[in-house]
Amino acid sequence: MNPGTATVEGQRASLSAPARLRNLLRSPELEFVMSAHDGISARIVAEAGFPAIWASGLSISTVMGARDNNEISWTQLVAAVEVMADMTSIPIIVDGDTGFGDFNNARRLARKLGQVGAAGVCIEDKVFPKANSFVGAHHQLANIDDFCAKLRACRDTSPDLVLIARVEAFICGAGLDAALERAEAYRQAGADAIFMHSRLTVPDEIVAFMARWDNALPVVIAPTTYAAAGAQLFRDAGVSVAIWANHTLRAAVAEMRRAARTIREEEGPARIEQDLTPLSELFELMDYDELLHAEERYYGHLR
Ligand code: SPV
Ligand code: MG
Repeated sequence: MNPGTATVEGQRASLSAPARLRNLLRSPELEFVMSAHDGISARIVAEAGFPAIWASGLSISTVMGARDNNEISWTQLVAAVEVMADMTSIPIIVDGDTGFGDFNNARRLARKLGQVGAAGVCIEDKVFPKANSFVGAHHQLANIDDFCAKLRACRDTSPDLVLIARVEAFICGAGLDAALERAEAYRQAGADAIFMHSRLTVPDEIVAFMARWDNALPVVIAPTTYAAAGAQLFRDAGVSVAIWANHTLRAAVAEMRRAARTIREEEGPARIEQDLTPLSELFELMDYDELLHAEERYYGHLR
């Protein structure tokens, strides 16, 4: 975020980003959070009115030309989050994958994410290197005690940072009882919320979990494959936050492909020019006016 915008938004947001994220998770309303992967997508998500950002591991890896198999390093993730935090003041939930190692790696990641302005980190209970939950069939759950140690270490090191424990029991085919046992263990280890993931095309696993979980902690979901179930079903089930985990990236890829192919084939942008974001809008999005006013303020005149 540029300094001018930071001042205005900073005044508007008197609570810290982690405090705002905690409020969001605890509110009785269903809230939607959108993914972002870089500076411009973070700003677009905030501009669209979402109350928070999901810094998606899949999306950040993809724009870096890497697969969502821990191919980027944790420092690359931190750097990407820093860019996003610079561009907006809404809370950022960072997809911290498995924490990039053991409890020690996870707590260092959490601390660094807090330092660059993240509001929360989500750590998932698989083994490093993880695979994207929608890819392949061989996902391995972490040892439950090791994962609780990881959560406790993050909690102790970064007490302010919101800590979301992601349960991959359904992704790994371990079933409802395992999902409940893990969610309860993670609650006791200090998690602020549970991210319950499912890759079914229907919301049945989530609904079954919610019916027995009884809101012991706020629940976060990412209804990528079961989006058709609809907001009302998530609301009725008692879900706290639903994340659209990859939709900005997929929208951007679709549009970039379309534009690149058309402009190449037609040897120019004439037919799609009106569909492209005008440069004036880009300048507006990046608040070039603030720089003009700053120049006036510091040079005493417009250049
Ligand atoms: C991500 O966005 O990287 C996620 C969510 O972890 S998902 O891809 O749905 O597993
Ligand atoms: Mg991820």
